[in-house]
Formats: sequence, structure tokens, C-alpha cells
Amino acid sequence: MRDLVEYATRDGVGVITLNNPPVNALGAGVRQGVADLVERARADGGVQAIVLTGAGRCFCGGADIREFGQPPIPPSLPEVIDIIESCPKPVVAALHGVAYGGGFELPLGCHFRIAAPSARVALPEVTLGLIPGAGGTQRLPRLIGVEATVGVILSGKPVAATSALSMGIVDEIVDGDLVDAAIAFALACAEKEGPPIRVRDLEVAKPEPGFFEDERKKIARRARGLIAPRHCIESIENTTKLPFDEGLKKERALFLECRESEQSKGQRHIFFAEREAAKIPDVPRDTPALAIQSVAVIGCGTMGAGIAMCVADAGIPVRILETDADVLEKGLARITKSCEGSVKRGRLSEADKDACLGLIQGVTDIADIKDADIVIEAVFEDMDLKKEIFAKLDTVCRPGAILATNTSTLDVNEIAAVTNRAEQVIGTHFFSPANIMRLVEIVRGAETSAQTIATVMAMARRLKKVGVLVGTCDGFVGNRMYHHYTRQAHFLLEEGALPSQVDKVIYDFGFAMGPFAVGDVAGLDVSWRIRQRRAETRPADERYSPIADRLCEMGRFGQKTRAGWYAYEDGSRAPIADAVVEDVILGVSKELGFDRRAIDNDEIQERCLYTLINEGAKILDEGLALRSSDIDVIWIYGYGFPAHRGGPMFYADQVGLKTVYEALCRLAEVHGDLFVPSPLLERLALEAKGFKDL
Ligand code: 3H9
Repeated sequence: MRDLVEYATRDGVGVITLNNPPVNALGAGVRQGVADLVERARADGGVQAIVLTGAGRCFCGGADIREFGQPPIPPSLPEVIDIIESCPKPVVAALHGVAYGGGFELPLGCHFRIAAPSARVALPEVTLGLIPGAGGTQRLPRLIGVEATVGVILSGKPVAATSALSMGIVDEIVDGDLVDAAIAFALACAEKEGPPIRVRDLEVAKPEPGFFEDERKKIARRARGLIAPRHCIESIENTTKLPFDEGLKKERALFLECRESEQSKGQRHIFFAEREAAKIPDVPRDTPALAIQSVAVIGCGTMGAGIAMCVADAGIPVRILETDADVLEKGLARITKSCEGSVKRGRLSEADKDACLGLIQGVTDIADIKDADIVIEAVFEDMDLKKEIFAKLDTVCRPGAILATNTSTLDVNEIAAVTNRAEQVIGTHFFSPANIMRLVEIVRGAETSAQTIATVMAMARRLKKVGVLVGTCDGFVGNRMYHHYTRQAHFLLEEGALPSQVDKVIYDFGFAMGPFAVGDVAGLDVSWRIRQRRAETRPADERYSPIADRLCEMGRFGQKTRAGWYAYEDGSRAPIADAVVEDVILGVSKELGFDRRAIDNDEIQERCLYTLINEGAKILDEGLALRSSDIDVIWIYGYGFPAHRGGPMFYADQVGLKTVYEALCRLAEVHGDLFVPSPLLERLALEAKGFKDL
């Protein structure tokens, strides 16, 4: 059996190599291996110093997250780090690739750190609802100060080797063979007098008075309701109040509290769900993907421009086709402005902006996109228009090119049917703003080939997006569920609630905005058009709320008209409750014969979320999503479902499907068919199972 940790001696240096692919996670076997081998090197009179390094693509991706929630297996990571730190022989960590989480705390316990230029260190625990639990909050402040530590730990973002060097995190960056350099470095350290310096013994410089209070205020809104960021600050602050050992003990307690919290369970679920979404049973990982060297986007509206920007940002040349030269010019100007805005906000360097803009070319003749490897159509939601475009693309584009539609609701099969290459037609549903939002629903048509799917999934990864494969149906997974969620919100208005009350409940649940505020941002005319299209096929007896239509008929399209579900003052995005809207709502309630009543917040939350979950269950039953966790990923990355709740299906499992089922049955008795639990939900609830058991 392969050793999870390998050992060799070279020139009087014990070289300990983590060898647990793919990321050398610090599972029980690795921890035991490191502890044993440090003891072995310590006891070996022929060894003067120790090098700790990682085999493969990185030093270490941190604690093995899969072990959380399992009974603990000794030695713990803090124990292993203590063995390293108290070793009288110098221990040098040699870092390459990522050194994240526990994989960074381990080197912090070493006496020296050297790095290859590829090295990146981070403490991303907060993104998993955790605090660093193996000394990171206690050692890093001793090395770089509390201010810089707060930045590293609360952002969870990687620090590149050069910054790590200037911050004092690493002692040296080496080109050439990392282990050779580490051995030479270790031997030089061994020659120095006295025991090696331990990070734990360094003084912590006191920050300005009020520093921690300010940091707490800064995160108050962004991290509202979250345990981990507050615990991170508390633990870092402890370095200014407590001796090292006490601070470490407190850190462990805070870490364990986080680890057992529902919030961290939700965030850990999403970490794995995101990676699981890349696995498609009938599209094996080795399916050869086509090379994407050039992209064409059709339409230079908000979506087209956003898609083009993220394609160019990934270094791929992109042509945007817009037949109207004026519209094209305006679209390109918007792209330039948006890139300049990113420079101002520090998200993009001037050079990267120029490189990005240099890769975008506007064209007005369809013949100019004939050589593209993939064409992404992003014109507005009109089936006839899309069919016309795809028929033309099929004749113009080179054979083998993929034709993708950015439709958010329309039938990909119907679009594919107008081409002679249905196997190369696919949906790529980006979310707005496309250059920011991480989700792409990748919509598989009945004939879409495995190669087309593999190519588009790989392209999504290259664009730094999370691609989730879904089947074809009206609205696909996300918008189909969203429709049921917002529809419930509209019914609540008819029965007695107001937009601000519903939005507050959803905000308090953890969404950044409630459905009405979101509607105003997205533009109420967009969903109005969709409702008009659906009107022809809507069953006559289906409950339908006309409130949104009434607002649209009044020209209230949301923020862009400074009036929608709310009113907006000039230049402000702050929603203000509007008596006009209330009049419309009250009028509709009266027309429909509702006796308005006080609706409590629990009812709002249940009705909005449980109908969402119920629709998710139907989607699963129909095979339109591969797994419940894919639905969670879609909702976290596309609709702002709070990450610490793990997504709607995970949340349902946490609440208990029996509870969800019983609530839906109760609601169905009062409000009718819209709440009838899906057969899948019913079966799982009655079998005392969850979506996770599917
Ligand atoms: C921690 O350290 C707590 C400590 O403070 C205290 C402890 C006491 N565990 O992302 P990829 C798997 S908390 C288990 O596709 P990449 C991943 O699931 C941890 N598994 O590759 C995937 O499996 P599969 C703090 C892990 O090159 C495979 O590895 N650390 C772990 O794009 C490849 O992953 C973090 O938060 C793990 N820690 O990115 C870092 N990491 O092939 C989390 C990865 O079956 N990890 N896997 O789907 C990452 O950010 C990225 O995975 C990394 C590699 C950058 C490492």
C-alpha cells in the first residue's frame, strides 16, 4: 500500500513528503504519518534538520473536510503541529501550489517556510463556516500582525508567494528545485546557535484601539447571522489578550462550535456539491472536449455583453455580432465602461482591462463569426427570433462548431430542430450580470452529444463558472423553481401581506434581497413578457395573480423606471414602500374577493420556501436535475440562496422532509392544489428519508 507520508534522508536532512492525492488533505493517516516521521527524524542522530513538503500538484489543501462530522481520530492536527513546533531540530516547510487551511497552519508550526513561485497560502475556513482550528488564528497574528491577519482570515482569499514574502509569511522564494533548496536552507538553519525560533513565542503587536470593534461593524451586514466570521475576529483578538496556550484552547473551542453548526454543515455541503456537479454519469471525465479557441456572442445587450466580458477575461478572443451598428457601438461602450469600473473598484488591473478589451471585437455581419468554435446566442426571449438565428447559424458556421443559446426558459429541442446539428446544440443559461454571477445552467437537449456537454462544461470551468447540467423544460431548474417561489409571494400579497413584509422575511432568512426587491432590480417587464407568452398555455382554472401585470401596465418596470414594487428616489437604489402599489394590491384583493388578514412571518417563509422545495422535488422526479445537490448549487450561485443554509434541498433535509411534507399537506387543505406535495417528497417523507438518500 502507498504511504500517505513518505520519508527519505538526504545530506543529513529528513525529508517528509505528504503524498495523499489529489490535494494531500490531512486525513487521520497523514496526520499520524507526519507525527511519526517527525519523531523519527528527531530521534535520528544523523539528521540535523527536517523538510516538510508535498508531492504532486500542491503542498496541501488542508484538513480532510470529509472527516468532519465523523468521530475524531487522533492525533488531532493541533497535536501534530505541536510535535513539529517543539522539535529541537529546525523544520522547514517547502511550499508549492496551494497551502490552504490546515495546510497553511502546518507550515506556520514549522520554524521556517520557503516557497516556489507557484505557492499560494490561505486560511479559507470561513468559506466553510469554520474558523482556522489548528493555530492559524494564534500564529498568523504573531507573524504578520492582527490587522493583516484579519484580512487574510476573513476574506479566505489566497495570498500569492510574492505577497507572502513581503508580508513575512514565507522566508524565501526559490526558483529551481524546491526540495533541493529547502534542504540547503535547512542545513544552513541547523548551523545556527540555539533552538529554532517558534512562531508561538513571537510578540503580537497591539492594533489601534477600537480596531476589532471596527472590524465587527464592517462585517455586520455582509456576515449577518453568520457565526464563523464573528468567531474568527474573537479568536484573533484573543492573541492580544491571552497567552498562546490559552488562545489556542479558545480557538479550538470556537472551531468545534463552528464545525458542529448547521451553518458549517451547509457550507461544507456546497463545497462538495459544487465539485459533484462536474460529474455526469454518461459523460465520463475522459470524454474528449473540443478546443475552444474563439467564441462568438450574438447580441450586445446586457447578457451578451456580460458573457463576452467573461469570455475575454478568460483570455479567449470573442466576436460580438449585432446587426445594428448603433446598438453594437452602445453595447461596446457599455463593456468598456464596465471594465473601467472594475479597474476603479480594484477588481481588474489596467493591463488586464486592456488585454480583456483587446480580445473583444464587434461585428455586424454574420459571416464574420463563421469560424468560431462556439456561438452563444444572447438575444431576447423570442422563440421565432431564436429559430431564425439558429437556422442561419447552422448554414454559416463551420461544421463541428457548437451552437449555444442563452435562453432562460425556452425549449432547447425546438431551437435545435431548426438545425442539422442537434447534437451540437446546447443551452448555456448565464445569470445576470454574467461577468459576475458564477452559475451557468448547461441545458442538455434530447440529442446534445456527450462531447458537446464535455466541451461546454470545460468552457464554463475556464470562465471560472460553476456549470450545472440540467434537462430541458420551461424555465429549466432555477427559473422553474423561482417561478413557484415568486408566485407564492404574489399570492401572499393578495391575501394580506405587503412587499416589504415578504422581502424582510426572505432577507432575514439570509437572502441578499426578497423576491420583490429582486424583481425591481431585474426589471418587471422581463417576467411580464414571459407571463404573456405562458398565458396561452396556462390552464384556465390555475390561480393567477394579476398584481405584477397591473404594475407593468402602469409603466412600473422596477429600478430602471424608478418605480416597481417600490419607489426609488433619483440616483438611489434604496426601495421605498409606495402607497400606489399598496392601492393596487388592496384593489386586487378586493376584486378577487380576499378578506385581507394579518399574515405571520412563519407562514410567509414556509409558503415561499416549501413550494420552492416541492418544485425541486418534482424536477428531481422528472430527471431534469441529476441530483438534489445540483439544485442546491443552482440556487446558491444563481439566486443568492444563503450559502450557510446549503441550498433549498439541503435545507429541506435539515428541517426534515416529514415536517416539510406535513406543512405542505396542511397548506394544500386550505389553499388547494398548488401545495400538494410531489410524489417523491411524499415517498421520502413517509420513509423517513431525505433528498440526500437518493
Ligand atoms: C481546515 O483545514 C480546518 C483546519 O483549520 C483545522 C483542522 C483541525 N478535504 O477543488 P478540486 C477534494 S478546513 C477533502 O476539484 P482544484 C475535492 O473534493 C479545510 N477533500 O481541485 C475534489 O474531490 P473529487 C481548509 C478535498 O485543483 C478533489 O479534492 N481547506 C479537500 O480545483 C480536487 O479538488 C480548504 O478550504 C479537502 N480539504 O482545487 C481548501 N480539498 O475529485 C478546500 C479538495 O472527488 N479545497 N478536496 O471531486 C480547495 O479550495 C480546492 O479543492 C483546492 C484544489 C484549491 C485545494
